[in-house]
Amino acid sequence: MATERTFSILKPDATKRNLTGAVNAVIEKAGLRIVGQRRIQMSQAQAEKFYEIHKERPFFGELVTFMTSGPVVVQVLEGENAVAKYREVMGATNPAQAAEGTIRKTFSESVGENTVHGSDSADNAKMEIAQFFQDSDIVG
Ligand code: DAT
Ligand code: MG
Repeated sequence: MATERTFSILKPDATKRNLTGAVNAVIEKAGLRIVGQRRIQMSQAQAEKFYEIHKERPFFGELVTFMTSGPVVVQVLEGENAVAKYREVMGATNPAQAAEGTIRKTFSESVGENTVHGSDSADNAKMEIAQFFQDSDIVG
């Protein structure tokens, strides 16, 4: 497996509780390199576009409201098998079901406010990275 990149978001519940460094420590300890990183306030339009695939789901409105409720940190992570590796490090969507030692098990308080986003495929990773980063802002 070649070196791969994935897209990550540290969500508003992470920035609000001052957990940016603590979550990054878990990411780096897992061997993923943070090769791009920026703190932003997501607009409603950006959040709606980012989570478009979920627009028919009952929690869509709540999700967009949450993602725009405070600053987020958008990241590009690089490493062997980075997409699958980061999904493993994040843990299950619902923190109650996440494995011990995962970011969501350690830090998340609910399924809606689950601390991190990570791409679910290499193709989606490319699209998501392109939504938030210019090539020149990623330094591997
Ligand atoms: P993941 O973030 O693990 O890829 P997903 O793509 O299924 O999970 O959902 C995207 C986000 O939507 C998820 O991180 C939190 C929110 N969400 C998912 N299921 C939910 C639910 N049942 N109630 C509230 N929010 C939910
Ligand atoms: Mg998802």
